[in-house]
Parts: sequence; structure tokens; C-alpha cells
Amino acid sequence: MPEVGTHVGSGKVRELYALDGDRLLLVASDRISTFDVVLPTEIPDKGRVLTGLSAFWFVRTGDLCANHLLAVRPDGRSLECRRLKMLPIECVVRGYLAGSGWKDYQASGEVCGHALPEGLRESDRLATPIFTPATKAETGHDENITREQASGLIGVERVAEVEAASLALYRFASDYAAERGIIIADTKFEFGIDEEGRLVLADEAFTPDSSRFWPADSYAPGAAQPSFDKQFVRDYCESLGWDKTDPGPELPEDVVAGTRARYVEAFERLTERSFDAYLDEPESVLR
Ligand code: PZK
Repeated sequence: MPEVGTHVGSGKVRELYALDGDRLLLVASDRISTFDVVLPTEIPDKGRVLTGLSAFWFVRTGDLCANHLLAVRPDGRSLECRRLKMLPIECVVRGYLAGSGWKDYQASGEVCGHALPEGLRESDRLATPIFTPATKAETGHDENITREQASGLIGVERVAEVEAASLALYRFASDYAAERGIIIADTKFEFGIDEEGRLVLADEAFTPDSSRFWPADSYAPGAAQPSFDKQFVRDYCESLGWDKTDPGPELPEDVVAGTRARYVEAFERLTERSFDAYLDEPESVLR
């Protein structure tokens, strides 16, 4: 029996276990959330797709920033990670104007203290990606903060360091994904500090749960863009007139199958490997 350790935390769709004093196990379930509600129906292999993608990006960005990845488990859905002291902010990079960035821009013309030009439309590409930190809300929604507020939490020098790392990671991955037909509109990182005081990328990296993935071939600013992975689920939920409070609806099998296929498609386009090969040998994604 593989060691799973003692449970130390839960995300909406992931679990965290302590393996020993310096290692954690991050396990991705097949649960899916939409409109902030976890649905009663799972998407088979979703957790494996996200785990494989995250591991793929950790390996390919290791020269830009150190990360917490130690190993991928044979189940394909668990990552062994270095235990860090986590920084108390979410590090978001936005290359496009969507979500709370679009909301804040409409209200004030700014996002996290970045003054943006007038006349931008929803989903427009920004001339240059911006670092837009947020607080980590225990319950409810993360709140966007300015770099001054972030500095109050982690210090001016650490803000400069996480901003530079976040922008470098986003530029690399968004350029890579764009060449493969996927727009990474924005992404969220969590960083920690190791025993030597070095900055280390933690959590998940450039998965569709931590980022907005849009299909490049249908990109059309001026409105919200379809989600690469969750659009069938959203469209189905909208068709029901569900009020978006818990519990969410069960998903029919065609929506499950279509959604699973989109996750697998994202994996295969980005990694240039077959998902079946990943299932056979998850460690292959590290090479
Ligand atoms: C850590 N989270 C959030 C994510 C959950 C909870 N390498 C690390 N070292 C120390 N702590 C964390 C990590 C990471 N990653 C991450 N909370 C603590 C989280 C996923 C599932 F249940």
C-alpha cells in the first residue's frame, strides 16, 4: 500500500496529506466546480489530467523558478511535494481582461493599482501582462489587492521577487500554449519559502483549475470567452436555470464525456503526449 500520510488540508477539489516532516502529498480528485459550487457528478480522470499538466509545467519551468515537485505517484493523480512556508497571498498574472480584472477595470479603470488605457473591452489582450495579487480568503472570494497591500503582508522585496517570477512563468507558458491553440488568459500561483529562504513555486501550475484556458481559434474580444474545459458544463447548467447555489445539478453522460474529452485535449495539445501514455506511466510526463 502506498503511503498517503495524515490529512492536513482540503481544497474544493483537492486534498493535502503530510507524508513526513518535509514532504506533502497533493491529491487531485475528479470533482468539478462551476459557479463556485462543486457538482455531485465527477469527470473521470480530471484529477489525473490536472496532475499530469501541473507536473509537466513544473519540469519545464524549473529553470525560471524553483518549485515544490518531488515526484508523481503511479496513480497519476498525486504529487509528492516539498513542504514550504507558504506566503499569504495569491499571485495572479493577467494577460487578458476577464473575471474580477474586467469588473475592477469597469468600476475604476484600474486593476490592483495598474491604470489601464480607456476603451478596453471584456476579454481584450493587455499590451503587457500585469501582476495582480489577491488575498487568500478562507471562505468566499479572494480579494484583489495593490502591491502596497501585498508589501504589508510579505515585504517590498518579496513582492518584487514574486512579481518577477510570476511574470516570467506566465510569459513562458502563455507563449508556449498559444503556439498550441490555447490562450492562457490569466493564472494564479502560490509560492512558499524553503528552509534556506528561497522562493519556491508551490500548489498547481497552469492547470485549467488555476488558470483561464480559452480556445484560440474562437477568440473574439468584446464578450466573455468560452472556457476551454468547462463550457459544456456551464452551458448545461445555464440551460437548467439553476440558481447557482449548493447543491448543483447532476450532469448527464454526454456532458461528462464531452468535458472529459476537453480536459484530455488540453493535456495532449500542451504536453504533445497521449493521455493514454500518461495513464500507463505517469512519470513519463517528467521527461
Ligand atoms: C499548502 N495549501 C493549499 C492546496 C489543499 C490545500 N508545498 C507546500 N508546503 C506547505 N503547504 C502547502 C504546500 C503546497 N502546495 C498548500 N495549503 C498548504 C492547498 C491543495 C489542496 F488541501
